[in-house]
Amino acid sequence: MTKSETVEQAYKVAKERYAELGVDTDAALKELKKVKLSVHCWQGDDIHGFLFPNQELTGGIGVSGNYPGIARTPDELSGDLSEALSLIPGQHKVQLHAIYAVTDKKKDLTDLEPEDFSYWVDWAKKEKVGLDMNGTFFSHPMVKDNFTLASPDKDVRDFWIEHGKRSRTIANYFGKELGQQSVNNFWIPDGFKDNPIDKADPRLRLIDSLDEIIKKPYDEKNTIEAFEGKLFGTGIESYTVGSHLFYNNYAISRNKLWTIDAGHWHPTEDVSDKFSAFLPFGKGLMLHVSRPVRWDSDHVVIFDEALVRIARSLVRDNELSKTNIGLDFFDATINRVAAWVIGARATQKALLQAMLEPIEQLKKAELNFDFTTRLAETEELKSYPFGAVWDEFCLQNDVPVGTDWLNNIHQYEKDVQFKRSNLINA
Ligand code: RNT
Ligand code: ZN
Repeated sequence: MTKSETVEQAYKVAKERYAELGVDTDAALKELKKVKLSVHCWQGDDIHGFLFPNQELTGGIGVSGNYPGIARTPDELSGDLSEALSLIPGQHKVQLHAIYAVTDKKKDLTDLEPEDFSYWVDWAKKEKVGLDMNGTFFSHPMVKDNFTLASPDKDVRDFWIEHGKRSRTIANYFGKELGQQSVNNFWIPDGFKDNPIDKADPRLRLIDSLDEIIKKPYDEKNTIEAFEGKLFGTGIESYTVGSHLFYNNYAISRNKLWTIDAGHWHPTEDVSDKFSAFLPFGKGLMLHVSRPVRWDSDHVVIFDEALVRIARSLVRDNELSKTNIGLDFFDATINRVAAWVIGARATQKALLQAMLEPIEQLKKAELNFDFTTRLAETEELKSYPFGAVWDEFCLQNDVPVGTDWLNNIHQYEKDVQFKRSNLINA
């Protein structure tokens, strides 16, 4: 039997097993195909970017590892992204950061214009992917004492307000050019290492700065802003101006998106529980799917309990249409292209497994207080042959099945990545 015949046969059997429970695997495959992930460009070059590639990474985030083959130029990064996308089933989006502008001119964050991203728009059209945006509010000399938009210094605030406005013109351009909404995510590192006296004024300043940035209306067909809070950052342990509650309220009061980064919470806090508490009030969500290990460590996303819970909430509670699923992790101890593939495929697998449940039946059981059925079925489902359905999804979408994609990575390392020097700008 050929590989695809084996996959087909296993799928047939799996289909029957799920049908016994009233689950339609073909429908699940169709549903999964509709889900776009927003793949984060910064995993490919350890968040260096092209505007100031030698600038130290600041803002309390960090990338460890020195695996060979880092992307050093726009062509290398876009090439690596294309390689990753060819191994991830379905049609997706890519998230850029402002520092990934491609221009010959010497430009600062406050001079950026849509044309500085035409390289990416051309590439996105070729790849048939959408683009999301992030202003870069870190790794820059105008971050003063860990403050940007909430700084007490008006010059500092004005600089970052201008940058925020520029990021919106760029996101609007992405949306217009690519015919799909570009989510513009805002995350700022502002905070204090030690206990502050005044916790109120920095937050009021942040509100004013953000309001100024979003003053100009843009067609939401093209772009919408999302706001990402945080519990703490290294060096900013005692007080985070843009806390979760702050942005939860900001997003609701301004009718914008709230970004939930899975790594930005206390390790025992289940982020999936927040979706249904926010969405009845809010416009929508952006997720940064990440993996905290003991703390906000941004490990590569894997198929773990936290991810499964996220996927289950989105599927069971019918929240996919109001949620933008972005990835956000950075690991330089493994092949950076493989990191994208592992994280994206894990996220899709978790969604598929969640779709392969008799959700209506389970909801009925719950309404009837039949908790025995609820527990028994969900436990049995854990060992149902969802892997066979996943393989079929890969086959149908022309990407390698199982571990086969690793051969592509090894070939790509040999032909492309290992021929690069490991130094940015070398
Ligand atoms: C940082 C935030 C933010 C960044 C990216 C690079 O803690 O998660 O989303 O990871 O902007
Ligand atoms: Zn994030």
